[in-house]
Amino acid sequence: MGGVLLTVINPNTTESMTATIGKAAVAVAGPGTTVRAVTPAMGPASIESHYDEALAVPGVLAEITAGERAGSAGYVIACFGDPGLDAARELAHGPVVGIAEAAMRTAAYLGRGFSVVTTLARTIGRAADLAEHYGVGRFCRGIRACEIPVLELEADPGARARITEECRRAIVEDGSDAVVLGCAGMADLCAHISAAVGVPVVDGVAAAVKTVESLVSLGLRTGDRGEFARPPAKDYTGMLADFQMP
Ligand code: 5HY
Repeated sequence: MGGVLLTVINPNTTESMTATIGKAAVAVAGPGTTVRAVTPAMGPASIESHYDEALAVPGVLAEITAGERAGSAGYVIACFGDPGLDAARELAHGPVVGIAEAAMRTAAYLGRGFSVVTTLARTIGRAADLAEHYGVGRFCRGIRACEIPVLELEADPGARARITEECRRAIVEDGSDAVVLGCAGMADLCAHISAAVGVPVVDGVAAAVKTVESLVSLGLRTGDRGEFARPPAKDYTGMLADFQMP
């Protein structure tokens, strides 16, 4: 698969997290894939609420439009809420995959059921809604939070141990065969946690990169008829004036 450009979007504006995400993407990308990890020019520093999620979407869509201009063959939305995924699919020619979708679908291949271990308890509902939306709710045996704010993942020296412990509890209490890491910022912890807990641990960034690569290698793209056709032309005003459809 020669010369495939894959744009990996960190929907929050924290550059150090984009670096963590980009490193995880490059680590699994195939020899013919160039990873372009990007941070939106506008948006929340981290995404931990519905409000953050909503305000992340314009920045994500701007990066999709930029990616189309750059010739991106496909996209990863690297935030566990998959913000703007459907809107992104209206703009992109190639496949667009969210890390929650990729991680949960991947974990469903690995056994009877998986647990999700995420950051704040208030995001559990969103993860549960996504599991149902993606049709993998029956495989999801539990969604747990470590109560670590997203931006504390890097700063808190005890974060890895707490996440690992919650993964252990998930395996025992939920009876899960696999664990999904519920935050892009956990991508660099996956190998350690997997070795520590002894079951497959899925990082959504890696799962999404390989999913997009495989779709592109099969010559597949986002459907562009009906629901995911380009949005109809209309006025967008105020701060959104730049989102006018070309
Ligand atoms: C993420 N927030 O992956 C999510 C994690 C979460 O800024 N990047 C974020 O808690 O939903």
